[in-house]
Parts: sequence; C-alpha cells; structure tokens
Amino acid sequence: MSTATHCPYCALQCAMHVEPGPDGAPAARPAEFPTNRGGLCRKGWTSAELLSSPERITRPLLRTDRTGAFTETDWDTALDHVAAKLADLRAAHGPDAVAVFGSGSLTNEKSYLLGKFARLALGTSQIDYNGRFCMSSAAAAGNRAFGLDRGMGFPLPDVASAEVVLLAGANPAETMPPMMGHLTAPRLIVVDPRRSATAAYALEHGGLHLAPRPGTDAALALGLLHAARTQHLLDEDYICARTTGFEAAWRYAAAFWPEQTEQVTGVPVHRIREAARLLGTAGGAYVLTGRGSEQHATGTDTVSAWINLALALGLPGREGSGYGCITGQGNGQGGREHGQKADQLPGYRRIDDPAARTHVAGVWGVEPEELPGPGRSAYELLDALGTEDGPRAMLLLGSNPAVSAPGTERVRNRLSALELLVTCDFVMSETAAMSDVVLPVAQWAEEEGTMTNLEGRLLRRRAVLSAPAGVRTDLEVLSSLATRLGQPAERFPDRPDAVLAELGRASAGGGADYSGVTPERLEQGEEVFWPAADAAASTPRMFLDAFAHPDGRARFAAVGHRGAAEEPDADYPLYATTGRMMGHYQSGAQTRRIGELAAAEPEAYVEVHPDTGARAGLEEGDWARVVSRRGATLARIRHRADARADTVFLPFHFGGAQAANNLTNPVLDPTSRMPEFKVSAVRLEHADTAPTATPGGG
Ligand SMILES: Nc1nc2c(c(=O)[nH]1)N[C@H]1C(S)=C(S)[C@@H](COP(=O)(O)OP(=O)(O)OC[C@H]3O[C@@H](n4cnc5c(=O)[nH]c(N)nc54)[C@H](O)[C@@H]3O)O[C@H]1N2
Ligand SMILES: Nc1nc2c(c(=O)[nH]1)N[C@H]1C(S)=C(S)[C@@H](COP(=O)(O)OP(=O)(O)OC[C@H]3O[C@@H](n4cnc5c(=O)[nH]c(N)nc54)[C@H](O)[C@@H]3O)O[C@H]1N2
Ligand code: SF4
Ligand SMILES: [Mo]
Repeated sequence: MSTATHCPYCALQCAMHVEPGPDGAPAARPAEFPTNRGGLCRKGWTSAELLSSPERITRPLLRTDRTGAFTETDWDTALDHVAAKLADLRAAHGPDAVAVFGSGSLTNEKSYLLGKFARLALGTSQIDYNGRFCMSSAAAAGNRAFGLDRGMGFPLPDVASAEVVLLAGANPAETMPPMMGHLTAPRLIVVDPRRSATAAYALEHGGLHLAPRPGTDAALALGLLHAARTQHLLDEDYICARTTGFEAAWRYAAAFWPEQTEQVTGVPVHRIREAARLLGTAGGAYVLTGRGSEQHATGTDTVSAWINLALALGLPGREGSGYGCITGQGNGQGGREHGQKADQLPGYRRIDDPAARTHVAGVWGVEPEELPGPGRSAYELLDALGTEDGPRAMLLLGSNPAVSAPGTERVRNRLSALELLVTCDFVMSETAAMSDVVLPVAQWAEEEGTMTNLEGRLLRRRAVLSAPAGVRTDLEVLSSLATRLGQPAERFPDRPDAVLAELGRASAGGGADYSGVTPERLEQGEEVFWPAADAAASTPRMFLDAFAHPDGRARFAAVGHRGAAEEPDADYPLYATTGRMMGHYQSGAQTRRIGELAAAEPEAYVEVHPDTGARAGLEEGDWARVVSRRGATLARIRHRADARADTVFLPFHFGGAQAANNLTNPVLDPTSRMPEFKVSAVRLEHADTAPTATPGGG
C-alpha cells in the first residue's frame, strides 16, 4: 500500500509516495509533480526514518524541578498541569504573561488554530513564530512593492522558460536540489559571497558568479540598476504604466556608478555591466532572492533594492518574467498568512485594522474588543522571556530556538528564566530538553492537513500510518488545552478538515483568501493557488493585470545601502556568514537523528580560505574556535581555495558548543524584525579541545 503525500521538510514540498520498505518500515520514494519532477534530495529520501526512530518521544514528559529528570506521565496529568499553571500565571500577571511560539513547519490548520488559541484561549498578544527568522524581510518588501506578499507569484516551472535568472543569496543546489531542474536558463547569475554549489553550477553552465562582500547586496542591486539605465535597458513603458516612485528610488541608485559599486561590494565593474546587460536584454528574466540577501538588519531595504531592479526592467506581473522570494520552510508560505504572527489575523489581515478585527471576531463568535492587539516579534519575544514585564510561560510548537535563534547563549538564558516552558515535539530537541513539559505529537506522515508551498500552491498532507500509541496531534493538544482553559469545545475543533473550513471563512475577503480551498478540491488535483475566493478560483499567476495596491501600480521603494551592523576590525578581522548544507535541516533536531545523514555530516565545520586558516595557525581538519562579541562556536576547519579570504562560512545545523548561532548578531531589521544571521565579525582561534559529543550528534 502506497500513499501520496509531500516531504516533511522544505518549501519545495516535493511529492512522494510513502510505503512499506523491504524491512516493513515506511520508506519514501519520489513522485512525479510539477515542482520536483520526480526528484527528491537526500533528506526527502531518508525522511521516513524518524517515524520509527528509537529517539522518538511517545509519552508526555513532566518535571517540576528544571534541574531534575523528566518522568513519563499520562496526558490528563500533563494537560491538567499545564492548563492550571497557565491559568494561575494569567490570573496573577495578566494574559500577556503567557507566550506562544509557532512555526513555518506547521500545517495551515495548525498555524490558524495556534493563532486563535493564543488570542482566545490565552487572551495573549504575545505570539510570534520562526518565520520571522526566515522570509520576513522579503515579505515586508513584497508587501511594500506589490501590496501583497506571495513568495513566488507564479508556478515554478515558468522559470524554466527564462533566458536569464538572477539568484540573490540563494543556494538551491543544496537547499532545494530538485529546483535545479527549473533553473535551466542559458544564463544563470548567482550572487553569493561564497562559491556555493549553485554558484559553481552557474559557472559550469555559462553563467556568472558575483561574489559581493557579505551585507553589500543593496549596493550591488543599486549598481545593477545604474548600469541597466546607463546601457538604456530599462522598460520605460512599464515603469510609466505599471509603477510609481521610480525617480525617488533612482536618486539612491544614481550614486552607484559601477566603480563605486565595485568599491563597496568588491564585484568587478565589467561583471556588473555584463550582469545588467544580460538581465536587461533577456527575452524572459527572473530575479529570485533567498536568505543570503534577506537575513540582514537591512534585509527589507535590500530586497526592495532587488525588487526595484526587477521593476525597472519590467519583470513582475508579466508572463515569463518576474520577481520571487524562495520561501524556506515546508509551510513557510501558509504559515505566514493565518495569524501566528504578532501583528496578524487570518488571511493576511492586520490585527490593528478595525475591519479585520470585526470580521475575524465574527467568525470566532466573540466581540472585537476581546481580541488582543499586536505583540512582540520573535526575537524580541524570546529576549523578553522571564523579564520583569515579559512573559513568564511559553508554549512552543515546531521550532528549536535554543539552536536556531541568534545569539543563542542569551536566548537560552531567557528560556531558562521562564516559570513554565511547554514544548510540543516528537524528538528531544535542545529546546525540548530545557522544558518543564514535553508533549509528544504526531509526525507529518501520521496526520492530515494542508500546506502551501513556495509557489502559493495548496497541497494535501496525508496520513500514511497511525501515530504510535500515546502520541496526539498538535490540533488535539491545542483543543484539549483550550477546553481546560474554559473555552467551548466547538470553538477548537481538532479535525483538520473542520479547521480548514473555518480558516476559509476567517480568511475570506483577506489578501490570502482560502475560502475556495476544500479537501475535495485538493483530492482532485493539487492545482489550487491562492487567492482562491470560491470553489472555482485559483491564481497561479499574480498581478498580470494589476498589483494589489489600490491604484493597481507597483511601488518603487526609495532605499539606499547601509551595510552590515558589525564590520570586521582588529579584534574580529573576518566576516562570518551562516547558512545551510544539503544533508541537514535547520536546527538539525530531526536530521541529526537520521543515521545516514548524521554519519555523512556528524559535526560543525567552518569553510575558510587556506591562507586565512594558515594565518590563524589552522590546518584542514583542526578544531577551531570561531569567536565573536556574542560567543564562540567550535567547528572543524574545511579549506576552500575558492573562498573569499575575508569571509568564513558556518552551517547552523548543530547544537551546544557547535551552534553557529553562539556567534550571530541579534540586531534586527527595523521593518521586518529579521535578525542579521548573515553577518558577524569574528576571529579564528585554535581550539584546545574537541567538543564532547551531545545527543543527536551535535
Ligand atoms: N539542506 C537544507 N535545505 C533547506 C533548509 C535546510 O536547513 N537545509 N532549510 C529550508 C529553509 S527554512 C530555508 S529558509 C531555505 C534557505 O535557502 P537558501 O537561502 O538557499 O539558504 P542559505 O544557506 O541560508 O543562504 C543562501 C546563501 O546565502 C549566502 N550568503 C551569505 N551572506 C550573503 C550576503 O550578504 N549576500 C548574498 N547575496 N548571499 C549571502 C550563503 O553563502 C548561502 O550560500 O532552505 C530550505 N531548504
Ligand atoms: N545562523 C543562522 N540561524 C538561522 C538561520 C540561518 O540561516 N543562519 N536560518 C533561520 C531560518 S530561515 C529558519 S526557518 C529557522 C529554523 O529553525 P527552527 O525554528 O529551530 O526550526 P527547526 O529546526 O525546523 O525546528 C523544528 C522543531 O520542531 C519540530 N517539529 C517539526 N514539525 C513539527 C510539527 O508539525 N509540530 C510540532 N509540534 N513540532 C514539529 C522538530 O522536531 C524540531 O525540533 O532558523 C533560523 N536560524
Ligand atoms: S528539496 Fe525539500 S521538499 Fe524536496 S526532498 Fe529535499 S527537503 Fe524535501
Ligand atoms: Mo527558513
């Protein structure tokens, strides 16, 4: 027996069949689908292994003393304990004493119900999620430019028809390998300080690799706009008919002569001119951004600078061309639409908009005044935990901030200061291990629901097998906690289809309208793209007639280049940038527990130019201490002769002493509140001792 579903990990959401393997345990194999076209990456192939892993948690775990061991307990005891403690804290300190932290890995149904749970069952404004660390800068810039943010406003296969694709700060050859099948444009331009696998691919296939200094993408985008204009490549008719604000934006670009751009970014003048010419003369072109451009304290303006370039060339809102942000987590798109964000209600509504409050309160059967206002963004929320006026308890689903949040030592201190930390997970992540209560939940292949992939396409997650005895779904946990907190049971349904139907009503009329999305429709084919306002509606391509601003025009943003918050100096002479490798996913909580993946990449490493390593007395394979003003990371030296001598790179998939986030800088973008994961100033030292092994290989 074989069931069609989708990979649990990234936003490409590759289609797969899950069926019993030779040993009887479930195994995944790829399925034909427009996005993955029969491909899976190594993580997808091995994804079913965690379902029957001995490291799986299958009983609620509780402890009353943080320093003590967990004891297994039954669900009633665990839920009663949590509900009583939450109610006490709320009674003593008000509703904002309890926080909720969600995730872009949660299905649409879970993210919707989590937002509702926070606002109604807890009455708290203190909810945010890990998507703030992911694509929030691109979402903010997309909203500013187009009036609505859908990562890609077009189906992914469209990209294959282009003559030129520019990838800014994205490394899909490692982060979404099957996507490479769509990056077949004759000229691929990769913007990355590293010679990433994607950059190397581009060079081997007649493309370009532009390697700016970390944190200088905005200058490069402004320089490309300048070079395009001076080569008379702008689409004047499009600028005139479909946009506003070009002249104000141009004032910033005017200063970025190619020579000036080279000075700031290090990208040679002739490469800047060549890239601008390729983009400006292509029959069809796409500009796609990833976390490399976005995860900066200037991320929103940087993405705006890339969008300005795309608009000036007349790409967005046209067939065969466009701008897109490559969303990251499995449900990174749907998870940002339905209310687990501090300032948001379902359907991309704003929580401070009176009409939005009235609509959603109506669907929820409460008065608008009962809904709290906006809360703190993810990092600000984590940073406030256990402080005088911050939350005293937190419920966490789908994230491992003890590894993935910036400047993790500080975040771990804040988590420790909580009076109650409750984590729903299926493995003992580093954050679960710091909790008072761990609630064991079902995994992807044991539950039903919907996901929205990086294209804005609705997908069906299907149950392949039943969850182990003792495990509940996230929806069941939320529902049973809500009733214990005095909510009527019918207000918190635990069946995914019932939640989806309600989500449809709550999102109706909003930007991300799901009211025409039904399970029956998705069973017939996964060809529904939001907005889908009725049973026949689907929007594969957005903005073909008009952008979502009231005047129908896209807006150029008047943005300049500001650079990174922290530049190298005598004490910390190198840039460190962080990101991903093929074989691990995110904080590694899942993939470090999969035998084949852990064996292939068991430990943290730092990529350095051999000369840079030599200056610090470090040879290939040595353990280095990478030190910043926030802390230090232990990582094994990997020489890369093609690396920039001023920049080192660390993957962030490991925990404890090997966590790259021990050194990252939690300075935030003023608009998106995105932390600057991609730039910190560091130095390299010889590590006296190798790190001791920790559970899960980190
Ligand atoms: N294998 C694997 N795949 C994944 C994930 C995973 O953890 N592992 N996670 C998923 C998720 S949630 C996400 S968000 C996506 C992320 O997917 P990507 O955006 O492709 O991943 P990153 O490695 O974070 O960053 C991409 C590149 O940005 C570069 N970079 C660093 N600093 C700069 C800069 O200043 N400018 C520019 N232009 N580039 C810079 C890095 O060198 C890196 O190669 O991947 C998804 N897929
Ligand atoms: N230095 C550095 N740090 C980064 C980044 C970077 O590029 N550099 N990237 C950032 C980005 S883009 C992201 S998206 C974040 C991601 O980082 P995290 O938010 O930590 O995400 P995960 O590691 O995926 O953590 C997911 C946890 O939830 C569990 N889980 C998975 N699915 C479910 C579910 O359906 N329900 C429940 N209850 N639990 C579930 C998993 O077992 C795991 O323990 O990291 C950010 N941190
Ligand atoms: S590319 Fe992403 S969705 Fe596809 S198999 Fe790999 S992790 Fe899964
Ligand atoms: Mo992400």
